[in-house]
Amino acid sequence: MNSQTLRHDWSIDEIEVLLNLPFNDLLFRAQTIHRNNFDPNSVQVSSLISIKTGSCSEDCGYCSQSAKHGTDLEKERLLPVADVVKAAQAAKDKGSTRFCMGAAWRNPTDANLQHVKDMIVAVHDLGMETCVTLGMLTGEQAAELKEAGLDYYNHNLDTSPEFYGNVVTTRTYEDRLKTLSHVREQGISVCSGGILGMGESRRDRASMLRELSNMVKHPDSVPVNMLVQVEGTPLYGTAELDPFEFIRTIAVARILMPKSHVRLSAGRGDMSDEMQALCFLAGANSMFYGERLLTTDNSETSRDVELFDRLGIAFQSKDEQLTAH
Ligand code: SAM
Ligand code: DTB
Ligand code: SF4
Repeated sequence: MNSQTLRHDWSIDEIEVLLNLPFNDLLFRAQTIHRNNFDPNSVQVSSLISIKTGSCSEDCGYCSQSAKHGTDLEKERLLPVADVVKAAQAAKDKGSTRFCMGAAWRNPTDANLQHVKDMIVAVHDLGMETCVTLGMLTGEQAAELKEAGLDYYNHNLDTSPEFYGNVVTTRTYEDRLKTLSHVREQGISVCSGGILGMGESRRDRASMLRELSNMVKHPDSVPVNMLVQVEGTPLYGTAELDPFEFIRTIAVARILMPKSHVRLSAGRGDMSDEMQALCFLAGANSMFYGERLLTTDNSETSRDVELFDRLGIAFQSKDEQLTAH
């Protein structure tokens, strides 16, 4: 498939038809598209660090870091650059090619941004790709991050525009899209996806996928998170999503955005090996690797290495990522 065939005009109904396909037909279609665009036996791995934890002014219903929820999270100030570099080097030594730094902010102040720019330069100097997720940005702030050499900016849509108000009330969907435009306009690669298992419907999942795939340029990276239920958050106790529904969503993301890296993201630690294998078959070709996500545990690295070995999957190098596009 070449870039001329990428579509940006999907309707929710068309996407729902894909989500409703018999499971085997859906996985066959997704895997065929995957093979036309990527090495099917190689997965990109990114590692995460929380550079500023807790006390966030936003009210995202899933998040352990909101000051508005009664979670027992230990708060931390912005980390020193040296601590971040040490963690990035350790991640690189374990095979990660990208280091993603997350901050519990509605938006960074200009002083915060200066400090984060220093982190970006230092992590880049280690030979890793850099990603940050800092909340809303102005156009000028996006330009500053570009100047520091940032490769990726993560900013998730989280869910459909229709369901968004059930999850977050302190900012709008439009705010999210605006930040993503600033990032894209600076030529920074966009990482944007969402969370499943928040009580949304299949149509909401179709609608979120439409928002992502109809962007003027598909996000380079699409994280698909399963809700990690954190005690004290409003979404704690939400009914668990059928694992096949999660796999279906990965498969449809692959079909709609054939050249994007689809990332099997939060929630992997609670997934069986068989479910993860089906996610890779459905077209997931990226994941978070390392003992921790931001504030919760990730799947154990020894388990991941063993799973890759059992499945014949290799860690993707930085060069392979570039040739895939
Ligand atoms: N504060 C910034 C923001 O909200 O954009 C950056 C950090 S925020 C923690 C990054 C993303 O992590 C969120 O947009 C959400 O998609 C995901 N996330 C947070 N908590 C989660 C949870 N409990 N389960 C699954 N995904 C989660
Ligand atoms: C993304 O989509 N998922 C990551 C990353 N981007 C920043 C964060 C997951 C957070 C899971 C809950 C936690 O550990 O706090
Ligand atoms: Fe704050 Fe981000 Fe958590 Fe929302 S998801 S409460 S903005 S840290």
